[in-house]
Amino acid sequence: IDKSLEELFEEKIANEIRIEPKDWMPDQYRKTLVRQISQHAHSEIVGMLPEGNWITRAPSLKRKAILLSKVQDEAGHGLYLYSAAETLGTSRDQMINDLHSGKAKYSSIFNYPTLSWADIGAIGWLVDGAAIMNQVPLIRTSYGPYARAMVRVCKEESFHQRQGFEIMMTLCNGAPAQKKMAQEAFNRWWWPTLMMFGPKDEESPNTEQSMRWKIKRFTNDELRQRFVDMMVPQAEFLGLTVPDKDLKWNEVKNGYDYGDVDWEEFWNVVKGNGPCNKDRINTRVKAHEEGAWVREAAMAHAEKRARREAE
Ligand code: FAQ
Repeated sequence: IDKSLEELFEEKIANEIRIEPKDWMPDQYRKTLVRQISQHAHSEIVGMLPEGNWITRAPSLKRKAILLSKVQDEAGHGLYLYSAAETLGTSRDQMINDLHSGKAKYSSIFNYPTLSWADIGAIGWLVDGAAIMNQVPLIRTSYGPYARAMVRVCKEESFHQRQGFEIMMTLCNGAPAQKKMAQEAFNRWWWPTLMMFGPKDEESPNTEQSMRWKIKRFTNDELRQRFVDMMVPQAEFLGLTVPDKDLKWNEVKNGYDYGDVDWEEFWNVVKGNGPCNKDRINTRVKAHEEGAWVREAAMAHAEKRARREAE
């Protein structure tokens, strides 16, 4: 029997067979993947900045070496993700232009400042924790190159989360001033971290179709709930107080009820008006411009080699 390309595509999705770059796919599937993967890549690259801010001020040589490697890992994740997005036919130059012009989004979380060393612990513990919660299911996403990129990314994120938790534990077992620093960082990062999972399901225009295509395996609210349930016992272990007066165990749903996220703040940050949005983009644009000579040199070298090989 002759099946249409669309039927074959739907059959693969239904049977958990990965879609690969040269396979036929609906335009909208391609488009939403480029959107999500490129925004994910931008988040990794912009996400280097808040932590990069503390490399020169890390409290010991060991802490400095660890942070430096973590930030380098984020660069690597960005590169795998740009490569995965490129397999869908959009060039890296185009994606980077869209980031710099403000057309493409990146995670809201990276528009908040890192005010103390404890923020580096809080980012590792909370932000990488949220990243893992969101990205482990993406190992099973329907697009092959994205799913495969997530395997290694998630292994590295797990290490990142452990190092963040360990920073928090050291501070929480330290002097009262250190414990206070940890609590203040927790207060600053808790709510913005919950926003990383995206708008509530009923206000998320992309979730329904992305679930149907198995790009997303869980909805924004499902992942947010799992994250809260995972983090509350960890906060208790650290002796920290979750900054949410409405947080309460709910026996019936076997999970925590939690307070309302400030969605006005979320959209304000997404629209470019968070505390650090302008600074982040300016830093990226400047780095890109200052790196122009490296790209030119690499191109010249590649041409020279190609010419030599042709001779
Ligand atoms: N910030 O319809 P939905 C990391 C946008 S982890 C900004 O629900 P979707 C590791 C969304 O794009 C962070 N914008 O959208 C690291 C859409 O706008 P659009 C990155 C947001 O795609 C750790 C609109 O709102 N992780 O980098 C946010 O179905 C430490 C409507 O939303 C990923 O990107 C937000 N928080 O679900 C690095 C994971 N939330 O595009 C350094 C992959 C939503 O239509 C240090 N991405 N928007 O113009 C995803 O899982 C999904 O794309 C969601 C959003 C869940 C983020």
